[in-house]
Amino acid sequence: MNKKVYFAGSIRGGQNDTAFYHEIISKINQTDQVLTEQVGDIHHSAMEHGRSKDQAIYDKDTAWLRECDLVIAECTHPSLGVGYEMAYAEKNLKPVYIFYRHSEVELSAMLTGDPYFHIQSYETKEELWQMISAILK
Ligand code: 6IA
Repeated sequence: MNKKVYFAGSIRGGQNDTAFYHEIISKINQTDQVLTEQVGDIHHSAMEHGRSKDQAIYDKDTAWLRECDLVIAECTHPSLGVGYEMAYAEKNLKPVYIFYRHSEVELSAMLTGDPYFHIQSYETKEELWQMISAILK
């Protein structure tokens, strides 16, 4: 209860799952607090950029990674940013929970080969909700 959760999901890597991230974020927010609600923002373009804007995003996200209690990453859709965030979280000794749909992706060996990460696959939303509530207990 009341854990600060850094939710990570693909943005510029591809936004096919953005509406689903929004659902996951709402689910976590029923009991705890997601710091990174913009990952499930279906109304903004991920392609807006500019170096100073990107630096502000980097500064804010890395500050949240240092502040959070744990990281939950949905990794079905590959994303360079999410990979970076998980390595940054590991460096800062934050627990990292990775979820993915095994029927759609073979995860990178850089994730499955790192015993630091807690990795679980799911197929249905119900399975995912159960796994998430187990880690937030
Ligand atoms: O390489 P990617 O863009 O797929 O990386 C996605 C990850 O990086 C997410 O887990 C986010 O935490 C972080 N990230 C990437 N872009 C942004 C961003 N852009 N805002 C906040 N975090 C970001 C603003 C656009 C947004 C309103 C759609």
